[in-house]
Amino acid sequence: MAILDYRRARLAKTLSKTMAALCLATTLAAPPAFAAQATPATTVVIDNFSFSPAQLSVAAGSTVTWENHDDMPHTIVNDATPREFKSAPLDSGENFSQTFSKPGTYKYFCSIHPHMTGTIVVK
Ligand SMILES: [Cu+2]
Repeated sequence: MAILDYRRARLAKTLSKTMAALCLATTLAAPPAFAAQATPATTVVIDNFSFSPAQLSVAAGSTVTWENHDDMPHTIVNDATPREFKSAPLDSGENFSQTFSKPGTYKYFCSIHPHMTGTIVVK
């Protein structure tokens, strides 16, 4: 019995060392692994009177954020009836976020400069 307990204790010790080594390895490997598996970009930049990218594909449930990098105010207004989303005018440096839970194609434009258009494709 005593020998068995001794072996069990040794095994546990070896296992905990192995686990600690594995944890350390995982921790060390984690940053590049996470960077490589970063969630796809869900940001649309507004710059020089255009939405970039003009068409963005995201998974259902994603939140898309528009960032206004222009010195002009812009809006993000869904081009659909009924309207699914509409932002207030965004000043320079301001953001607007919208979560897309249902798959579909969502066209939008800037109500101040209607020639500015973009599309969010939700899959
Ligand atoms: Cu605009």
